[in-house]
Amino acid sequence: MLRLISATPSPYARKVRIALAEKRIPFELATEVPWDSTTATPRHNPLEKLPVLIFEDGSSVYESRYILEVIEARWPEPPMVPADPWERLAARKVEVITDGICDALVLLFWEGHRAPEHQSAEWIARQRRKVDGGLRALAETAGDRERVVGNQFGLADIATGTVLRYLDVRFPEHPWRSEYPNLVGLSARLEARPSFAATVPVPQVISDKVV
Ligand SMILES: N[C@@H](CCC(=O)N[C@@H](CS)C(=O)NCC(=O)O)C(=O)O
Repeated sequence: MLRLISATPSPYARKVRIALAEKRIPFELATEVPWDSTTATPRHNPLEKLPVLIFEDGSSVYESRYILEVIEARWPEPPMVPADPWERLAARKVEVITDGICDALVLLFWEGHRAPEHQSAEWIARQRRKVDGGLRALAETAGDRERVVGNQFGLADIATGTVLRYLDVRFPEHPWRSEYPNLVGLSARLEARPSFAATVPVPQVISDKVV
C-alpha cells in the first residue's frame, strides 16, 4: 500500500492528503515530526522534508507540488487540475502563491522560536510582506466565485484552503479574516468538504532544538 509521511500541522502534506482523499486512493498515513531526529523522512527524501509519498516498491517522491503532479498522472480521475491549459496555469500560479506564503510562515514560525534578542525585525518584516502580498493576490484571484479557478473543485481550491487554515493554526492573531471577507467564505465552504474535515491541521510538539 502507498504510504505518506505527513505531519499534523503541515499545509504541504495536507494538500497531498486532500488530493488522495478526493481521488479515493487508499494510503497508510505515517505521522511524523520532521524537525525531530527520530523522523524517517531523511531515509526517503535527501532534502529531509515531508510530505513524502512512498510506493509499494519502496521508491519515493517528495515536494508537495511534484507529488501532486505524480498523483495526477497516475490517478487522473477525478481531475484536480483543469483540462484547459490556461486554467491549468492559473491553478498552478495559485499554488505558487500559497506555497510561497507557507514558506514565509514557516520562516516566521522559526524566527519566533529564537530568543527575542536574536530575532531580526527586518527579517520578520520581510516575511510578513510576503504573507500579506500573497494573501492579497489570493483574495484578488478568488474574488467572490465559488471556485478559485474555473468551475470545478481542484488544485487551486486545495492550495488556498490549506494555507488559510494553516494561518489559523500557527498565526491565529493574523487579521486575514477581517481583511479578506471573500476568503473567509471560501475557507468555510472548503473546510466543509469531507477531505478537508478529515485533515484539519493541529499543532505538534517538537522535541529537538531546531534554531
Ligand atoms: N516545498 C516543500 C516544503 C515542505 C516543508 O517545508 N515541510 C516541512 C514540514 S511542514 C519540513 O519537513 N521541514 C523540515 C525541514 O525543513 O528540515 C513542499 O512543498 O513539500
